[in-house]
Amino acid sequence: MNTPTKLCLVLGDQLTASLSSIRTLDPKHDWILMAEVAQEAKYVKHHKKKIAFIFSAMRHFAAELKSSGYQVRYRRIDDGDNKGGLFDEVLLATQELNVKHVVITKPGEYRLLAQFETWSSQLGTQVDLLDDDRFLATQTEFEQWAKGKKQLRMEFFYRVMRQKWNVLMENGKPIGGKWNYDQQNRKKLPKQLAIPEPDNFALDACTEEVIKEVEQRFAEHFGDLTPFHYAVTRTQALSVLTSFIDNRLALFGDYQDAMQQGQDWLFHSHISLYINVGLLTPLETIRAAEQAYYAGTAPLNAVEGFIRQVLGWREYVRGLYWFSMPGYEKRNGLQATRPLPDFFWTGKTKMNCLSECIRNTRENAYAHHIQRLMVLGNFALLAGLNPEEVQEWYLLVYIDAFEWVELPNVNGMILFADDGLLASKPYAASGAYINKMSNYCQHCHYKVNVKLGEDACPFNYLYWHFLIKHKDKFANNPRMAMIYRTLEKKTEEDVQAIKVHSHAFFEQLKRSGEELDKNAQATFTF
Ligand code: FAD
Ligand code: DLZ
Ligand code: SF4
Repeated sequence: MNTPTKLCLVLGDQLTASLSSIRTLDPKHDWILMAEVAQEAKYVKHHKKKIAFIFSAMRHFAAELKSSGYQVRYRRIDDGDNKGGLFDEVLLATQELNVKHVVITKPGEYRLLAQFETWSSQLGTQVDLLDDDRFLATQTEFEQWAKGKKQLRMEFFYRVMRQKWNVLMENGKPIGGKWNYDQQNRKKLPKQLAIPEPDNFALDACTEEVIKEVEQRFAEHFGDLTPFHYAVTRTQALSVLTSFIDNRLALFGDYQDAMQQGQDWLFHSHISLYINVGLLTPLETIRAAEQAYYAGTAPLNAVEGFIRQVLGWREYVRGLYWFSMPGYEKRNGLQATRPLPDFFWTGKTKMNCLSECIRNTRENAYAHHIQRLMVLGNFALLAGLNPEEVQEWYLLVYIDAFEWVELPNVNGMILFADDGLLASKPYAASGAYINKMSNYCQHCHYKVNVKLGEDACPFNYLYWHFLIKHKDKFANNPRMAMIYRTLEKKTEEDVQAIKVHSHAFFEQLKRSGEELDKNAQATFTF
């Protein structure tokens, strides 16, 4: 008896030849379906560069699969009979190819998993949902580790992962005697340091065609579509990894938290988008960094710092996402309700740090971690922005954003909306932190050393306003004891002045939004 033909749906972030679903196929007999669909391009209005990146990478990957001998049914967004949705595309393919067996590697987002789980009965075929073994921790491993714990600290999970994968280990102990070298990784950028240029790939005909298509169909989406410089194939993504290891990794640790006016890339790796869509595997990036340490081309603080991001944070947030879904997206522990200000879209604010990070976001669909966390995220936390609006913003503006990674970073890391499941204390900071780690304040309308008054840096009074507002929640947190002791020393007049300034700032924020609707421009006048 002939084995029934299988149809394997490969999603836009599953562009890995060794994907668990693809491994089950007989290339001559079975089919792969890849579909550009409005459903995925529009469920949030993704940055134009993100759509162009995904479509171009999908088209290149499909061509590579074909040349390796697979039968690929590829549906372009401009195909006249494109159904617009994944289910309808799969249904049509099962009918036209006479398929009774569908196989899919589990998607990265709960939203899609919930849909796929209903497909078997709707399609009338067997639907196998396979684990995504590109990740280095299984869901079961994370659940077993998390079970019974009140707080889920990344640091301890990271140690388990280091041991599991034997990364930077010697005789069962961490190399150098410590698990974490973060203490050494907080330097400000020196003035004269040369910063390597990011990799820049010439557009081929395929990417040019995609760019035209995106311009036409998604014109109202956020962000600059061109210039487009990202890698769209595995070969190109590997060359980005190599140039990071050769040119940036050695200083990655030292300047990991630094920010600099006009400098968008610094010593970061710029590979999150490639790992997240599958053009690179997390393990190969970890091994490449580890190898640089053994070869003596990068110091331990840099290599451990980088590996902790990929093996620690990345796996941890993915575990936390599936462990906490559904429901995590609705959490709002600090009861934050303020609407997202319009300047998150336009960048038009006199607060230079925010304006710079939003410019980078708009131009590149990228901002590095400290920009996302300590500038944009810090503002969202201190201003009490509504978590669902903040989530949507982060999910659509960044080229590497998928809900499994965006949501824990937003609700857990920046907004403390999960009541401390992820973070032991909120990442709240005054202007002093931004001034310490960047030169943004030198270019700002506001004065970072002024605490109150028209010229004062808004982060200064918003920081204290946040601590006052949430005193009941945080005053007994041992990690915040010192700051609350400082707050206690403030006079009643100081506290009143902080409140008055913060309320005036929030009023102004509201008015800027209203003006924006009328004039399509917003600037702070406060
Ligand atoms: P590098 O600084 O070079 O770090 C190396 C790698 O470590 C990254 O490529 C990434 O794979 C991993 N990594 C680092 N930090 C994290 C983290 N906190 N969570 C998960 N992985 C991490 N990252 C995403 O990939 N997608 C997102 O949607 C996303 N949203 C974020 C939202 C907020 C509010 C914050 C604070 C962080 C978010 N991050 C997200 C994490 C991090 O900011 C990006 O991974 C990083 O900036 C990507 O740039 P890079 O490749 O140059 O990273
Ligand atoms: C992000 C994205 C976009 C913009 N477009 C598509 C698409 O047209 N077809 C597709 O299969 N995948 C796309 N993706 C990626 C999916 O949104 C992603 O697979 C899910 O969010 C699960 O992580
Ligand atoms: Fe940002 Fe305040 Fe510095 Fe201006 S002064 S750049 S608002 S931290």
